Amino acid sequence: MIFLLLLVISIKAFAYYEAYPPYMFTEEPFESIEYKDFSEKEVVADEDNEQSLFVFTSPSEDYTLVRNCGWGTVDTGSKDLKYKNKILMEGDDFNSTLERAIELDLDGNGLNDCVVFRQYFGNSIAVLQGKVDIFLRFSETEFQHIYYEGFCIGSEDFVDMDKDGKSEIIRLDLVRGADKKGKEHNYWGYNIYELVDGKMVNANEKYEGFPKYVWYTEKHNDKDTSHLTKEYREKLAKEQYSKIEQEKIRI
Ligand SMILES: [Ca+2]
Ligand SMILES: [Ca+2]
Repeated sequence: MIFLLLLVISIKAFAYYEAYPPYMFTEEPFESIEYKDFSEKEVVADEDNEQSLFVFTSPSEDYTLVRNCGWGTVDTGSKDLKYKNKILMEGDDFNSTLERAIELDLDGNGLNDCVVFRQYFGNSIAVLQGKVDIFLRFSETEFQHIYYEGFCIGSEDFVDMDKDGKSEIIRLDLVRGADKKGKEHNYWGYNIYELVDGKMVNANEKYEGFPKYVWYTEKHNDKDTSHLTKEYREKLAKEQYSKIEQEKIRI
């Protein structure tokens, strides 16, 4: 009996650490979220090319997707590349490293889109911070580039909440906010977004429970805080939304 009890406790503790920070949630309505399998596939390095480019395959030709993006990736050298120099993303970003790139149809338009995850360098809580670049594809040459930063980034942030075949995006930030007495604390802030006509728009009003702010206490906690007023939550959500960069690109 004692053994069984210990087993249950250890499973619970393990499950909690798997879910830290507090996503996936244990309280309603989040516990009932079904996580859609978007059939993502890893964007692989081009093995024929010694310079190991990340290649995004389209029906008619290959695009060079990411080149020299983030410290720790290969230096691709010359720009005279066999993929007709069609580059979606390139940069010398010494604050991050390329984690992975996936392709999947996020907005359900039948064309695969691409998501690039990069990690910041740092220690302590900063190691959880990352950068996300989404390339929504409209045609062979037209993309919408969406960029945002967040914590604990990954493909599990793409969920189809309303089951319409289009992904919603849950974004986690660590935010500073003042409680009702004016005392400041840190909170894990969760906002939800939809993809509308190629744009990432805030959809907190449409989905119950968002925005969600969990007091960062360095203790086990996944409950929405009662510290913040509705107005203050909206203010924080607006601030986070304003940090998303979106632009149409043509290659
Ligand atoms: Ca798509
Ligand atoms: Ca949806």
